[in-house]
Amino acid sequence: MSVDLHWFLPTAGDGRGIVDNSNSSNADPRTAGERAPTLDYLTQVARAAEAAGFTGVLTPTGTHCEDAWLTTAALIPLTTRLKFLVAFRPGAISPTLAAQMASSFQRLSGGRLLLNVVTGGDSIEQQQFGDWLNKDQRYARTAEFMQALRGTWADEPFDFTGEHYTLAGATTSAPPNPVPPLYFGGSSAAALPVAGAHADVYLTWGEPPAAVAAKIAAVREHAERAGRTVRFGIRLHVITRDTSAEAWAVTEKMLAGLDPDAVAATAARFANAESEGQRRMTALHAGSTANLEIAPNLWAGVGLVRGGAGTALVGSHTEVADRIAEYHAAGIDEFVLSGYPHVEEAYWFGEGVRPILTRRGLLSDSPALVSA
Ligand code: FMN
Repeated sequence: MSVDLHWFLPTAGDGRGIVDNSNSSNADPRTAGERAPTLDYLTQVARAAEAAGFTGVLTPTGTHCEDAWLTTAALIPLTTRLKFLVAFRPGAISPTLAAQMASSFQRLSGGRLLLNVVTGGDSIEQQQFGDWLNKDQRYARTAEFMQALRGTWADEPFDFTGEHYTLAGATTSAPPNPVPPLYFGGSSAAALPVAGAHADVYLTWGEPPAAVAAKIAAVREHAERAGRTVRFGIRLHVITRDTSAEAWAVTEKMLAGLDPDAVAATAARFANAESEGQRRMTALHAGSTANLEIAPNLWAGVGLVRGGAGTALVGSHTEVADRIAEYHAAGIDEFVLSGYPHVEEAYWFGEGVRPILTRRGLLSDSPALVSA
């Protein structure tokens, strides 16, 4: 079995320190990066990801960042084979329009779209989009949305009657080719059955391997009940260097650069997080800079000032490859990685870790690094 490796498009900005590229409705300006997410800069990141051999780039959704559909569409002609894992919110778009946008994207890009369905873990941010449902209602709507999306992509006009959508003759001018796989994240009790019944790939933020294995088992059980199989992906930052000491020195520098007030403000911001996934991420460090290596080579320091994905694989290239192999053995097939800054860290990973994974037979393809 082999793994798929994806990178991340920092559409809220990038920098040498930790930048909050999460879905927070009230991101702290002290964690804004020094590199603005201009088309020029995002092109550099996308081309670095492509050159470093990544399959795709996750592109977040939220009021804090650039729109994922428009930004990735602008990057289509500036890249050649990179796929775009576009995050979007069912609550903010009709399923028929989303189906049409995905179909167009596939034709414009030559089939390079993947979709990340974001139910939304922050009611305040949802309300910014005019969505006043509670989280359980949002997951129920997401389940209907995913059915409606697939139905609209079928050959025949599609009728659907649910609690949240009623569609008559939904269709697009032609179905997308290929039909984009649906990625899905969410750790709430209400999320897991929806993942089992409707997701192609279930995504988790980077918890320690044992916790990830437990989540995988839970989603698998729901999938089996629905007569389906689901793939699993994990979202992690990475700091990989020629030696372990060099990688950990980067974390020390990052910690030294953090404003203690920003750390305290982030801890306060997430103390009562509505998102279960966010709560689990914050619990890994509990606002303290002590004991941040929570499992071998797994550092919880990113979450001190960043919402969402808060952990990083830190170590030598061999150690990082070991941890990837370990998560893969636990059931993870897709790795959505990132690192600060996203251009430089893409090369560290592509030149350092990727050849090791290839030698171990963990990558199905082994494209030589090409110049961007
Ligand atoms: N939520 C966003 O608002 N924007 C995003 O870009 C986004 N990307 C995510 C990426 C991954 C890998 C994961 C695991 C989650 C992401 N989420 C994002 C959040 C979830 O999609 C979910 O809607 C939210 O966290 C609620 O989850 P909960 O069930 O854990 O409370």
